[in-house]
Amino acid sequence: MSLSNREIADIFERCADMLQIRGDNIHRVLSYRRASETIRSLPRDLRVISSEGALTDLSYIGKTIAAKIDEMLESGELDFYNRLKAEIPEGLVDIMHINGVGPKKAKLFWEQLEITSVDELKIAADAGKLAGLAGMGKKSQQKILDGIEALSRQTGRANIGEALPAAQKILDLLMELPEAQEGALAGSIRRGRETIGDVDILVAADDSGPIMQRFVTMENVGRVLGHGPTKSSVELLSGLQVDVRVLAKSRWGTALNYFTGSLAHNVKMRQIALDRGLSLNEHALSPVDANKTIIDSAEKTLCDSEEKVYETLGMQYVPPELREDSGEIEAARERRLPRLVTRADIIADLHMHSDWSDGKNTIREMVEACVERGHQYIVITDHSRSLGIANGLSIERLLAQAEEVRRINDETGEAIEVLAGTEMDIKADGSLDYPDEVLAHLDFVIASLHSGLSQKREQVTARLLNAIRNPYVRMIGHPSARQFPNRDEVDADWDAVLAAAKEAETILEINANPLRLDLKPELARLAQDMGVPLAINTDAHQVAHLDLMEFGVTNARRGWVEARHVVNTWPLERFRQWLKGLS
Ligand code: DGT
Ligand code: CA
Ligand code: CA
Ligand code: ZN
Repeated sequence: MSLSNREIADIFERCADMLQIRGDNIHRVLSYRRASETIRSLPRDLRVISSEGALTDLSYIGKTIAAKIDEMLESGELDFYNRLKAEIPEGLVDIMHINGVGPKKAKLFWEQLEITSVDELKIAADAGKLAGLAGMGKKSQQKILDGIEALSRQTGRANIGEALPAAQKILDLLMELPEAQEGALAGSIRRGRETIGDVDILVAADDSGPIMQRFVTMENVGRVLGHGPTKSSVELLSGLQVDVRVLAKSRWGTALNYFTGSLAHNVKMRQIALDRGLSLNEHALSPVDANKTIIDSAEKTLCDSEEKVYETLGMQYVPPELREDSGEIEAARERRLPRLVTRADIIADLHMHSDWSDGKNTIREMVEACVERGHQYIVITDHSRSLGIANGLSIERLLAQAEEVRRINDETGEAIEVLAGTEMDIKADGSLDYPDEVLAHLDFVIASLHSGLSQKREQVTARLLNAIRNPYVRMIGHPSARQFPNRDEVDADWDAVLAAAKEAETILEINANPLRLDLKPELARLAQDMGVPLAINTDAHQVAHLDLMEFGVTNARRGWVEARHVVNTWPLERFRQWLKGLS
């Protein structure tokens, strides 16, 4: 049996992990890891590429790896991998992926305690046996238990940052067909959820045949799960599942509404329809009798737009991001939905990195890219000195950078205002990474949590409050420090944090990176309700990341956020006055 791209990528990744546990040369480890990444993001089937003899044209795939790919395509197995498995227990690979473990510790547990699976590790940790090992303690033992718990909650849902570009590409491809009259993403991806179970796509057409045919024969399809006239499903080579439904344009509104969901929103919509003597489904609004049975002879209302569905039910149009049954139904009936922030409202980015710390681009390159994107002002905010792994700036380098930023700002003239800032670490002991005298030299100071994330609630809260109340700190970056797929948010007393932020007028960030989306929507909504200033920033570490702003805006919209609460929608002069008023 031949293997799929994803299975081959998985095997190479496991080879890399096992080599790393064994302590092999890092270059050898990386060659397998990079090959795995190349294959994972490949839009074409390896079988086809191999038959063209073009495997070694792929990046990070040389002769040795290509031969191994061919071996797997032919036999469904890899001898090299089988031999590694005989030497290194496979369970160690799962162990090293627990947050807070890694290859060295996995090897330590194996050698010292003969632990070869996550279950065994949990038993040992529960019994307190890890704390006695060299370089371990009670704290690191607890961290591992937390990591195991996070692992068990992983769901196999895709992050929106991966799923959205893939989904959009498919939609574009289908819309190129002459039969396609209208098309849209639906389901959770249209509602902008952080993670996506499967991608739902709707297309309006009279003849569905060519559309379904094009869909199931796309180059990046791994498996066809279903192929019919109204619905087809595939699993992409990346593992993402995609459903396409084709329907008549006359029913577009009801269908798009139904398949966008959420289920809870749909249930309430149906009830509102019933209260008006109508049955709502994906096809139409149909009159019902006293027993809620559709009256066959009566005329149905077809809706070719979602607006018409809401209108017929006496409601305001509800933006997809709000359709979670969290008050939007009631608000739409009373015509008091918020005017949600849009991408066009955002005219600045207050959080980005350069090659002075761990960014990929120079300050000038970042600035030029921001001019191209139409920003009126930005802040350069590299990491601070205690963040060694991110090449954080010493005080001397920070001050030198501020001078450089001001020089560049003079050069750019009116095109953009470039401010000097920092993303200062809130250290594990609660202190801030630079003294106030140094912060006084900067235009804008962010403070963020990067370490000590598993501390107790009181401790984390105290650290956040201390940062919020510092007179130079203007914003807390990614306040809850959550990261997809498996880093939980910190445990903090959010009521206290929001109250302090309101009091000190310290901005809480909505970090737009799809792996963060932090504040999460629920907290952003609470913050807005309390009058806490917000900002939506990309935290870009390279030019391409500047385009992630859209994800942050969607996340903010899911939190009912309006533009007026978002500081980086304000014109430069107002922003400046506000900063001045605080100092
Ligand atoms: P996901 O895929 O888990 O991220 O979440 P959704 O919301 O995309 O859910 P999915 O793909 O199962 O279904 C897409 C939409 O179709 C869902 O949001 C609402 C609608 N839908 C699915 N099943 C039902 C149902 O049994 N009743 C009603 N009223 N709507 C449904
Ligand atoms: Ca879905
Ligand atoms: Ca679906
Ligand atoms: Zn950060």
